[in-house]
Amino acid sequence: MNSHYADDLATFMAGVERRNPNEPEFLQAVQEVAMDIIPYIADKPIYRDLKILERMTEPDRIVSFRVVWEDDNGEIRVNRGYRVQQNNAIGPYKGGIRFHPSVNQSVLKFLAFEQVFKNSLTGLPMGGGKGGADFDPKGKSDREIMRFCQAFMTELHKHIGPDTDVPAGDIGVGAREVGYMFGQYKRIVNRFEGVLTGKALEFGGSRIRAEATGYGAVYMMEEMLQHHNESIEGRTCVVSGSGNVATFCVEKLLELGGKVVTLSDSAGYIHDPEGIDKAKLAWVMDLKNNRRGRIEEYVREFGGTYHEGEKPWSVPCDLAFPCATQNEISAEDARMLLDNGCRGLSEGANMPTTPEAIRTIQSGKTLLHAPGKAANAGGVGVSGLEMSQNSLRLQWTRKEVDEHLRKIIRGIHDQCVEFGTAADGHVDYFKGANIAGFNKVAAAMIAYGVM
Ligand code: NDP
Ligand code: 2IT
Repeated sequence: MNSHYADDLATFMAGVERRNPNEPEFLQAVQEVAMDIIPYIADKPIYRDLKILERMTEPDRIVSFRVVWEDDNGEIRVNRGYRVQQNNAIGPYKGGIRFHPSVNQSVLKFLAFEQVFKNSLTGLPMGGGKGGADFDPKGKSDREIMRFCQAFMTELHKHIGPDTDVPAGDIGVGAREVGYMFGQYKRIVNRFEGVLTGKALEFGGSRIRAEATGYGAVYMMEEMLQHHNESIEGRTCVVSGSGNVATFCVEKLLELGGKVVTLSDSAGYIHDPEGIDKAKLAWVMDLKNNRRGRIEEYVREFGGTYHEGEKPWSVPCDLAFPCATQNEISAEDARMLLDNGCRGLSEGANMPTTPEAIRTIQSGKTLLHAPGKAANAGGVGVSGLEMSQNSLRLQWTRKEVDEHLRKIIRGIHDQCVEFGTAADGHVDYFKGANIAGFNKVAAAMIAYGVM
């Protein structure tokens, strides 16, 4: 970035920092976008005159509310719930709900901001939002989860609707939680409507929605490799996380001939040099979805090693898939990946790579690196398809949805190449995704006039 743009970026970020003190994750996400957009709009005065980027970084609204529920011991518990409605220029607010003790306004604002660009990239009519609560689902009984979800939705229902804002799952929110929340919404409003996605198939869910984020992250890797006449077959893969995104990422990697050697959770990672096969993966899915156990149990069942308190990035690999959480790859981790000859990194998680790590990777130009807003857009993409199916009152087949998903990811890859290719042919997928995502939302905002 030349010094003129650097000054513009610093001035812009100073304003954002002033308006959003103590929100490091949000500032990080904004900076990563602004770095690409400020040079891009330098010769496009309409965006600057209409303050498009300034308006995009200010959420349309944020609601925050008390969630009160009763635990199994009869004790009253109080949590804080949120919905950040970031931007609805191109469609209803759309984005997941996260239940995790680390949830706060900064985390949800970063996620909502990223969601605006991601949803735009899918090509579907969806704005961006995100919600959640600082509720910790770990160790809670099924009935406690149900009571929490019902209490959360009792307030949230006032702010959402199938044409207003359509939440879905994220960390700590899967099919079970969506079921409880959908049931409560339906009970309150007395309407059966597609207000949430990620629903079970029996009540309006879409085939492949559960799989979509993990599958999509692998399809994105496939697209990046194919761009260089390479493939996934026979390559060693390192995956972090062991939840929804991670497990379906592994499922698709196995289908395409990859060898997966790690999985993790917040306590540590397992390394299985023999490779995690289909049967082992089925065991992990049961462990995580039904028994709600810890990944360290894997080594007692199948061997390999468990590394407490560590992340898997030091394990030599060809392809890396961070599928756990934000900022899980540090500059040091990135250096290890590069030194071990890693060829591709597809972000299943949102913002898993720190800014320093992104810079480390970019300096090498040997590692193909897709940002979360491109690589994990398959999840919200199929959510968009779930909305379409709900409107049509139809359910498509697995094959139909999977074809749509592949097309969505291919379209995102094409947009990244269109806006991110440098003169030497190197594709900056971050830049491509930021600019392509920005363009569509900006065009809609300009059309609406000043508001
Ligand atoms: P899950 O709750 O199903 O799984 C999360 C996994 O990440 C678990 O293994 C969890 O371990 C681990 N994890 C969570 N927080 C941390 C942390 N602070 N440090 C280390 N590990 C952690 O969530 P998902 O699989 O749905 O989400 C994973 C990532 O993918 C998130 O970044 C999410 O925003 C992103 N994403 C999800 C989409 C979806 O459709 N679900 C769509 C697009 C992106 P533990 O069990 O120990 O907490
Ligand atoms: O981060 C994400 O894209 C999600 N958690 C999925 C959002 C959605 O609406 O499906």
